Amino acid sequence: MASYSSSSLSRLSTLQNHISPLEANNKLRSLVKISPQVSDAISNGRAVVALESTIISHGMPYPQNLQTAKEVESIVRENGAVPATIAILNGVPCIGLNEEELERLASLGKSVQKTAGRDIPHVVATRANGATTVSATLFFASMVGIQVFVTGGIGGVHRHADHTMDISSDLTALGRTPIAVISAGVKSILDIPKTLEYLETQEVYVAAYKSDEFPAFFTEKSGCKAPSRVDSPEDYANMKLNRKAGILFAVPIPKQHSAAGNRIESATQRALTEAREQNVTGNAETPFLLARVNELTGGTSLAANIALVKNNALIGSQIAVALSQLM
Ligand code: PSU
Ligand code: MN
Repeated sequence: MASYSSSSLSRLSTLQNHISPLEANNKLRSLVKISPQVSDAISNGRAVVALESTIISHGMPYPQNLQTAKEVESIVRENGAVPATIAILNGVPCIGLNEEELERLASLGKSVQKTAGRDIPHVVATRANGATTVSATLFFASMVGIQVFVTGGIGGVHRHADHTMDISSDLTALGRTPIAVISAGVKSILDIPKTLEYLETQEVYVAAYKSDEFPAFFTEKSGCKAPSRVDSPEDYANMKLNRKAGILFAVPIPKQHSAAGNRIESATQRALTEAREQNVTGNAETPFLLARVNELTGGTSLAANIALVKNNALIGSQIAVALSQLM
């Protein structure tokens, strides 16, 4: 049960205004720390790519998480954009982390609170450390005017959602936030057809990159047709213009890493059974499944995960650069 001091309560009530991200007020902005590089890039209209932090704290083990986070930032820089990793440190939402902050977040791992949109007020008010999921990262990115966001996979409609009602707030956040999210599709730990249906309900434009099929994270194919297809970063950037809702750009895992896909898929089935047996539900389910699949595949899934995140960072940076040239 959460309890708050009076100063925490005033920070909390300020943050409860986060219901409408696009109308985020100055007071809320004053709680946020933007790194000098990111701030500079935003004011000069340079390409910026937002990066989430739950993938660092809960998605991968230490020290591969730190290594990957650094490499992803380097890829973004090499391709002409400025990386903005987003996390909450001691209650301060940070847009752009320095090396020491990244190191702290990575080594704290799962002891950092997994922070979805609804958790932001609590983490800030209690001055805790929070790793932002896609939904919380979208909130902060849109608050400061970032238009492109790279991740590995987004959350979605969980299997058995027909009775658990477990649907990630990533999907509703995408529906109200005009940001382009680059992911490798969604994992088969989720119900992919239902996730695509829900994205349609939320008016999220979904396109696969150089493919007619929506990818399933570790594999290039999910068995579901992508709602649309785009073949170049420039076309992606054009799509991004004038959108009021979000866009999901699904980039299939690079061919040389998809070979292990079937083995990872059977480990996923086993992990899903174990999660049900052990009654792992709610926001603990995704981190449990990611870690278990990695164990069961002897690290193969982690290697594939790292490869696809880097590939997404490359394509996402190209989109961000093309977009900054259009504006
Ligand atoms: N899917 C992945 N890797 C991840 C996540 C999802 O393949 O690291 C993380 C992301 O941060 C995403 C969050 O926003 O999990 C979704 O969690 P939930 O299913 O509890 O909404
Ligand atoms: Mn959930």
